[in-house]
Order: sequence, then C-alpha cells, then structure tokens
Amino acid sequence: MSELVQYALAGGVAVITIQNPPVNALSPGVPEGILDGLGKANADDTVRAVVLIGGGRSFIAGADIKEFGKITSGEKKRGVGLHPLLYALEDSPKPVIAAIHGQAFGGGLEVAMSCAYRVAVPTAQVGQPEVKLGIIPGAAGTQRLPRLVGVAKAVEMCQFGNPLKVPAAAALGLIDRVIEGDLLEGAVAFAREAAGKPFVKVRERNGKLRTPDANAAIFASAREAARKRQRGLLAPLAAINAVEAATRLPFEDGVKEEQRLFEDCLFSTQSKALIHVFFGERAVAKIPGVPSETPAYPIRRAAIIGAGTMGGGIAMTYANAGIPVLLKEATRQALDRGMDVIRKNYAASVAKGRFSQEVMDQRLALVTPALNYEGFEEADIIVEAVFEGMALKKQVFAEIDSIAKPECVLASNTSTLSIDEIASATTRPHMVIGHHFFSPANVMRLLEIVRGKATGKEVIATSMALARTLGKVGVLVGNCRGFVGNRMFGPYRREAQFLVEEGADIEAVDRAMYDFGMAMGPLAVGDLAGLDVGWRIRKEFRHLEIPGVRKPLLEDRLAGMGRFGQKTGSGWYHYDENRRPSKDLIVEELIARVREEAGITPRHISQEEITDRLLYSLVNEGARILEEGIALWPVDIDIVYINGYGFPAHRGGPMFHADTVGLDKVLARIREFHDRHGALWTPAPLLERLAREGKTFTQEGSKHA
Ligand code: 3H9
Repeated sequence: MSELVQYALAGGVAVITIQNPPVNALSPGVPEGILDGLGKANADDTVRAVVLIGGGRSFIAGADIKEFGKITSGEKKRGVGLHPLLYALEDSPKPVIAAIHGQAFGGGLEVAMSCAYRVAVPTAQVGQPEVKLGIIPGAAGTQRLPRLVGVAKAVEMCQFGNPLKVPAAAALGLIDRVIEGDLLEGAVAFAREAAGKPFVKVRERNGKLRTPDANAAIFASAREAARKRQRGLLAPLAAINAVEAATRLPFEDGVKEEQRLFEDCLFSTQSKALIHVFFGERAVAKIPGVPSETPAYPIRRAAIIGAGTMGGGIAMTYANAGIPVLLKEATRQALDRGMDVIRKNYAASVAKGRFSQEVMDQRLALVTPALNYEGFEEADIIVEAVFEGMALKKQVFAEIDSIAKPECVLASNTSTLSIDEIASATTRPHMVIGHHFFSPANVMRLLEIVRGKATGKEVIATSMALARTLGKVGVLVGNCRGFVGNRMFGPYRREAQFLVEEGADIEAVDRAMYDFGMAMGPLAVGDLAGLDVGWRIRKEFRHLEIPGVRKPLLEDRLAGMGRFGQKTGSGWYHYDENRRPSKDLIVEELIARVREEAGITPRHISQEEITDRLLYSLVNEGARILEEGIALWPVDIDIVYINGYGFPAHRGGPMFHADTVGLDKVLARIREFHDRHGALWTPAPLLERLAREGKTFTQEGSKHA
C-alpha cells in the first residue's frame, strides 16, 4: 500500500483510509493507493463491502491543484486521470461506501459519486468548485452529478461552484444516509446492511436526465445567468455545455466531451490566473519574520471611533463575526445617523433574504453606540475611522493611548496617511498598525494591514488572524502614502483624467475597463467613493507636489463645484433618484473649458490606448512598490487589487496580467508613453530588469512559494 492510503478490516468490511494531509487532495499516489486497497478488498473472500474514508479533517478536497501548473507548463505529462479508479470503484462487485466529513470537493465528489453509496456527517460539504479555478469537473462530475441530483441542480453546482451542505445534498439524493454519530462506525454499519444487496451504478441511472426539450429552459437560463453574473468567464459556459452533453449523449461519449472542454479550460490563461489567485490568497498569510507560531492577542471586544461610512461598515464587520463593538461618535446627531445607516443596511439584507430578522437583531445588539470613551479600557482593539486628516488622527491616538489597556491593538483605518506619524502620537508605537478597510467595509474582502516601523510582530500576527475571523483577506503592506492599493490607484485615476482631458469620452474610459473585466470604470468608481475624498487627501499632500509635473485638473474642479459623486447626485455623471448615471452637459462644458485653459487640442483616443495607459500605470507603480518593499511579493499586489479594487480575478491581478502580456511588451508600451507624456511614465527599474532578463513578476515572486 502507498503511505498515503491505509487499509484495515472491520468485521467483514474493508476500510480504506486516505492520509494525505492537510485536505486529502488526490496527489500522485492517492488514486493508486485507493485502487490497491480496492483490489485487496475484492480479492479477500471475508470482505463483503468497502468503506472509503478520509483521515484528518476532510474526505477529499479534490485533485491536487499544484499538479495542474506542472501539466500546463509541460513539466509533467497528463496521465490517464482519475477514470480508471472511478470505473474500478463503480464496477466493484462489492459495494463501496464513501464516508464523507469535511469536504468532498471536485475530484473528491467525483470519487464519491463513483461509489455505490455515499454517507456523510451533517456538517460536511459537497461540491464541484472547479469553476472557481477556471476549469470544470474533469473526472465525469458533469456526467454523474445530473444523474444523482437532476439537471437543474447539477448545472447550478458546476456553473457556480458553490458547495452544498449535507442536509440539502441528502434531500437531493446525493447523500444516501446522514450519520449523526461516529462516521466510521455509521459507515461500517451501513456497509454491512448494503453487503450482498444489488445496487445500480450511478452512470447507469438515467432517470433524472429528462429529455432535451424538457431541459432547454434550464440551459437557456443558465447561459443567461453566466452572461450577466459571470461576465467574460470561459469555465461556467464550458460547465453548462458539459452537463448538457450528459443529457444528450451516452455516458462514455459525455465523458469524452467533458474531457475536451476540461482541457480547453485547463490550458486557458483564465485558469492559470485563477489558480494563481487560489494559492496567492493563501500565500499572503505567510509573512517572513512572523512565523505561524507567533503569539496573537485574543480579540474579544472591539471599539471604533467614527460612525461614518467606514466606521459603520467596520462595526458591522465585527458584529457579523460575533465580536461585540462600541461605536463612538462626537455628536448625538452623527451617532444616530451612523446607527440608522447600520440598521437600514441590515434590514436591506433581511429583505433580500440574506439572513433572518433574528440574525439581524443579534448582530445589531452587538453594536453599542457611544458618545464618550466609557468601556474603551476593556477593548482588545480600538479602530480609528475618523476623517482623513493627520492632525485629527494624532489627537484621537493621543486620547486612546491614555485609555486603552497595554495589550490593546490600536488600529487606524487611514487609507493614505503615515502610520509612523500617527503612532508617534502614542507612547506605544509597537501596538499601532493600519487596518485599511475598503468601502463598503462589511462587503469588500480586502483588509490592507499596514506595518509601521515600530509595529510589533504580535500585532501583525493578531491582525492577520483577525482578518480571517472577520472573513477578510489580510495583506500585509508597508507604510508609504497610499500603501499598496491607493498608491497604485493614484496613477490609474490620474491617467483616467488625463485621457479625458486629451479627448476621450468619460464613458469610453469607463467602458474600456469594464470590458477588460473590472467591476467599474475608474471615473464611475470616483463617483461611487466620493470625489471629495481624493480632493481632501490632495489638499493634505499639496506641499509634496512637484512644480512643473502635470497634474490632473478635472476632479478638483468637479469637487470644487460640490459635485462629490453619487452621494450628491452628480460627479463625473449625473445620477437620477435610482443612482442611474447619464452624461451631464455641465461636465462636458467644464471639460471643454479646462482643455482650452490648458491649451489641449482634443484628439481621438483608441480603446487600446485607454486600456494600456490605465493598466500599465498600475503595473509600473506596482513594480516600484515591490522594489521599495512596500509589498512583499507581486502576488500580494494582485490579491489587493482583486479583493479591494474590482480587478477581475480571471486576469490574475495587475502583476500577473502583465506577465501574461509579456513584460517586454509592457515595457515597450510604457517607454512610448514616457516619450510622449514625460516623467510620470518613467519605467520602474524592476520592470526594466525583469524585461531585460526575460523574466516575469511571478518568477520574481516564486521565492514566496
Ligand atoms: C479538481 O478536483 C478537478 C477534478 O475535477 C479532477 C480533474 C482530473 N490541492 O484553504 P486552506 C492546500 S480541482 C492542493 O488554507 P481551509 C492549501 O493550499 C480541485 N492543495 O484550508 C493550503 O496549503 P498551505 C477542486 C490544496 O480549511 C492547505 O491545503 N477542489 C487543495 O480554509 C489548507 O487549505 C477545490 O477547488 C487542493 N485541492 O479550507 C478545493 N486544497 O497550508 C480547494 C487545499 O500550504 N480547497 N489545499 O497554505 C478549498 O476550497 C479549501 O482548501 C478547503 C479547506 C475548503 C478544502
């Protein structure tokens, strides 16, 4: 037997246990080990049935995702896949019972579906999440699943990749028995009941497949949903096609069709990008110098200063994670307004059916409004979320320094200001850190964790663990103006304005990025976030402006006119009462005036130029950020942009995207922009070096693996 799989006997039942921690992925050796065990069981006359179970925390979390990169890079040949194992399980004369706890995902569910029966503990989850990696099930999942759960549910599971909980899976017929007590005991008992009785192989159960006519509406609406909710993605459509093949073709032909679609997806850039993101989201938690055993402070109570948009959203984030939170404002009016917004947000979620009124009441009860610092001395973390001004922030930190207990983490939600300067207002800079949430804080997954020069290791470890508790992806970044996300966003939004000044339509600029896959274009984002925010920040940093360097002109003018974006009903666009944008003549006139004042003759600007200038402004600044050590690794930047700025995950993030274009090509374009537009486009030395050496950002960051 392989070391990854164990074999034992339990009174007439063979027990095959997979031992491939942490999640029992089907790494090389595992399928072979299961096959060996099955062979042994079938050769042993004393064995009447077989239980297949996972050791540790899950059944099988799927194929080993690391293997895919080896196949697509040519390092490894694609073997026969899992099919020989699956046919052997399904054709076994003695019934095989899959005993599921933790997860049966991807290849794990495909293995389970080849067994005669599936039993599971109530807390387990089953699913075909491949689409989230830009692929589709590749071991007949799209063929067996509809035979068990019906076409509509199979399409939904393969198209969106969301897992099912066991009670729902049992109701659909995917799980044959829910085991309340000990899983192995229950599975062995089930096996003894099943032994010697006839069973029908899943691939021969065609009863739930229905006719093409009866299924037409299911596939039409799935494709419509893909168009709307999975814009630009290849895998969901391939998954729909593969399930459709199950309904039209005999099993073996359906498997072949699935195989063809699977290969197309596996070799796509989208899949490489999404796999990069999967490992990247886990890699960002591994910080050199802060090993996983670093002690973290327990966070049981939080306190927040500022009940505005950010403070309120952060309070909800804590409450959603079950952590009680004090929410302080300076005036009764502002506090009432903040609490009102929280209440309305929760009520909207209840109305949409996201959670029950009871859950809303529980969460709301965790947020205690406050007008003074009473109770702050008990907080394990205090988060400052006041207006973006250094003087105010320092005043707040001096105040909390005198109240907070010694082991209390002091976090600032600043999006641009220096953590070191903020920390200097306290007697304990080692406890001070940036927790930069993204608006709406209760929704956006990113938490930029900003380390000051004195921030303690324990405070970093606490923040990383807290991010996970709050359901966020925490990315550790260094201290500079704007940190990673906003520092890169500066050049990006600057170019968006320059493009408009030079002749591009506002809509054309936004559309170029939307078509690329961004959630919104850069100017529409400005209107959503509030044009006053950047305006206020620019005023704060005016003393740092370099004379003679071109500055964007339009946004300050718009903000100066009180056009702060959606919240004032006008910004780059005019907004109706439903916040639907339309072109605004006043803005067109302003643009014409600004062009005239600046002596700019408008020209036609292609979509390609818009896209390149916007994306490469991100990449060039990202390269500088890496060189300065503000981001530890290229993938950190990618994770920041995907989770905080609506960058499409299937492009892998700005740095990965640049790799896929080719850094020599990116650099050549940046040099063109440099020649045409001057110093702001000076190529980053790191980019120049990598392009010269024929390397990628990913290779540069592979030390992180
Ligand atoms: C597939 O099955 C295709 C098939 O159709 C067959 C085709 C032929 N492989 O997330 P965690 C690592 S595609 C390799 O932190 P959690 C992960 O990187 C696959 N490694 O834990 C991490 O490593 P590290 C379909 C994997 O408890 C460690 O395990 N399946 C895999 O928060 C712990 O992971 C999926 O897409 C894997 N399959 O969540 C499932 N899975 O410690 C993907 C995990 O070095 N996995 N690792 O950072 C998950 O969704 C979550 O990991 C899971 C556990 C929910 C299982």
